[in-house]
Amino acid sequence: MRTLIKDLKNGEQVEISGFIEKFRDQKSIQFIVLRDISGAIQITVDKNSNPQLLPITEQFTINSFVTIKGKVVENAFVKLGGKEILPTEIVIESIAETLPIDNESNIDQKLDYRWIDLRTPKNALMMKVQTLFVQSARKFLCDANFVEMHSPKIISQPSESGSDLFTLDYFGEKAYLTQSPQFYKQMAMSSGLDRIFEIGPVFRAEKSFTNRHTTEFTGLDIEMSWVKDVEEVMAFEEELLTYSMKAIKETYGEEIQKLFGVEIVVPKLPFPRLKMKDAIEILQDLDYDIEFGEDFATEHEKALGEYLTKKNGHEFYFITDYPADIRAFYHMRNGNSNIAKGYDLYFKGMEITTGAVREHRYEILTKQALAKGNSQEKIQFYLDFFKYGCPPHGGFGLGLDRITMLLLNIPSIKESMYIFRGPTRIKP
Ligand code: AMO
Repeated sequence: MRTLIKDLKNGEQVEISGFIEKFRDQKSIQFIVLRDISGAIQITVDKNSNPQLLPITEQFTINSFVTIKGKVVENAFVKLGGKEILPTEIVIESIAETLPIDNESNIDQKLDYRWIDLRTPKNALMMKVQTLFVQSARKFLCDANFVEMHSPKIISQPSESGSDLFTLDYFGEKAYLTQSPQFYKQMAMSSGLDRIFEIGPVFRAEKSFTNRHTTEFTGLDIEMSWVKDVEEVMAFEEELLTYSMKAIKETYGEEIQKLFGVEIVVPKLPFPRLKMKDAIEILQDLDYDIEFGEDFATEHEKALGEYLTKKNGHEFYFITDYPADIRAFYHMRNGNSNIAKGYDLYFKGMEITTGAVREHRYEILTKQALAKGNSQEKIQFYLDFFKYGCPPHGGFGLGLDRITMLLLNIPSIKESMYIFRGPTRIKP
């Protein structure tokens, strides 16, 4: 039976399996470093006492997958964990050809061979951190009486703007890939499900070549009933994030520090909050040409991020009170004003979430939808969700790949997701 490398104990006879990370062939001795998902171990082959293994190790190539049987012994001279395995049997399960990428390869070359790239300890840790983030968030939400939904990804009408849609042919009809589960999370409110979440794929046909845009990402979306004030949504999100980051720090904090050189800082509550008009004033003081009513450009977000993160000594901040003109039609307005009851959450200067209280009153919602250019006929199926009673509600959508990127200071979203999709990348 296979033992994971992290579970190896001194004196035991074991069988381990993994891939060859390093192989050094010396005069009378051979050193193998074998890695599995849990760690790495040195295997030391004494050529004189194990001549039967040599025809096998002779075939070794880096990254080949092998199974090794032998005894675990403590050895203070072994830098890698102070242990080694003295093997009695080696089986080559699958030989690797000469690798097409190495540490020096650029990001796009690495992505061409993502399955090999993912063998690095850093990437394996990235996947584990993302797993724990999702697991913690799911636990937090289930403990708070949320139910999970799996809404359709083929849709008939966009929920966000019409510009970044993937179109597909649906038996002769035009259909789209979902830009967000927005309409369906709101439907759940009318269904009386009270609190709902979804962790699933989101598609955006954005021809952006930035370090934070992808055409397909994983969204963590929530919606909850009986929310009247945007403050309640923000307070809920900051609790969820703090809970998940605490779990990540406890489980992987040291490893993240070692491999990524990043300290996970469990954020202090409450996160700083700032109104859009005050953010604009800061930017104007920093000599940027921007007026209230305009949306931030990338340079504004960057400047604001640097300024606020330093000033607040906090990696997060919320921006609230945006003009409704630059927000989605379904955001509730604050009284008769033109201010939307919504927010964006920034982490290390980058947007990770949009949230809002939604307009749940049929007539007002219809008016807002039409004012933003939606066709009544096309959007009616969504408006119908509000025709037969719907509680006040609010929620948010968080980009999982972005938060993973920022948590670990990974320079591009291309490397903070399992497989990246971009305007010029649809393989592997
Ligand atoms: P929004 O469009 O702001 O809001 O998306 C929510 C979050 O999703 C992430 N995100 C992206 N990540 C990678 N690549 C992209 N192209 C991309 N676009 C967005 C960001 C962003 O903050 N329905 C609303 C949410 C809501 O109000 O509940 C929505 O979709 O982290």
